[in-house]
Parts: sequence; C-alpha cells; structure tokens
Amino acid sequence: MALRQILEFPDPRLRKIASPVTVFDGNLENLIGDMFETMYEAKGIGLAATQINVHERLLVIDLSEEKDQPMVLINPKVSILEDELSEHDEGCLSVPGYYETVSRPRRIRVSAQEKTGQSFEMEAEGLLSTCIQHEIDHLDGKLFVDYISALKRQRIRQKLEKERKMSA
Ligand code: GNR
Ligand code: NI
Repeated sequence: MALRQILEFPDPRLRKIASPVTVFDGNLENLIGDMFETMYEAKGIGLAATQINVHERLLVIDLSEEKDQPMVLINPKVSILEDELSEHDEGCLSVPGYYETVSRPRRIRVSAQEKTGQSFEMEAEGLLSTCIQHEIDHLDGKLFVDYISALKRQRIRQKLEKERKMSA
C-alpha cells in the first residue's frame, strides 16, 4: 500500500468527471487500500478517488471513532428519500482548514457495488448521508465550496494559493 497525494482546491483536476469502474480486480483492491491509507493518515472521514487524481467512480468512508468500520462504495447512485434538508458543517481534505455549513437532502438511498462487483443498497441520514453526498460530488467534479457564496469561495482560494506559494 502507498500514501497518495491529495489534490487541493483550486486544482483543475478536482473538476474532472469520473468514469464508472468496470474491472473488479487486484488493481482495484490496491487502489482501495491506498485510499484508506491516505484517508486515515490525513484524518479524514471520507475520500473520493478524484482527490488522489484517479478519475474513477469509487469512494471510501469510515465514520467510526476507532477507524475500524471501513466502507467502500463503487459506482454509487443516490436517490433522495425526503424533501427535507439538513445542515452540516463540512470540511474537505482538498480544501484544508476551512469549514462551512452546507444544506443537503437529509435522507438518501444509495445503490453501489462492493469491491467484488456485488451490488448493494443502503439508506443513510445524518453525517453518513452528508459524507456520501460530499464524496459523490467529488466524482462529479464538485466541491463543498461550490455551495457557499462566490465571495467566500474566492477568499478561500486566495488564502490557499498564498499558503501554497509560501511553502513552495
Ligand atoms: O474528513 C472529512 N470530513 C467531513 C466533514 C463533514 C462533511 C464532509 C466531510 S468529508 C471530509 C473528507 C473529504 O474531503 N472527503 O472528500
Ligand atoms: Ni472532500
């Protein structure tokens, strides 16, 4: 397994739309292993392949305290179960250091595949619902900062670009 570099806003590669996973083999297993390693090391609760510059439709999540409940969603599709929205403070490993409140559908149904290719369905609400929607957005080239004001987004971008220049 290997740590992968996480792309940071406003990297244009974060805007690519990922393609479906079609081959369920050892390479996919290695990729999933790298994604968990990278997510755990960065202290994130989720990671989409897009964030490590792999433009395929898969994501990993682990919301547990002990980091012992890994979830993998391949080719995920979401449907909204309730019109009701819920607000959550969101952060992103690709927008380090910034947190903003985002409203999203509260309850969702997700269909996806396991690493074997086996299909499954699940329902989610609360943080899990937020996180799954946040990760699927990455696969579609979207970031949580797209939901806040253009002014705030611009400020975040300028600060991150400045920080990056200073540490370069
Ligand atoms: O680590 C993360 N925390 C988080 C908090 C609230 C809503 C979404 C997230 S996902 C984020 C990791 C990440 O960037 N995933 O793409
Ligand atoms: Ni993110």
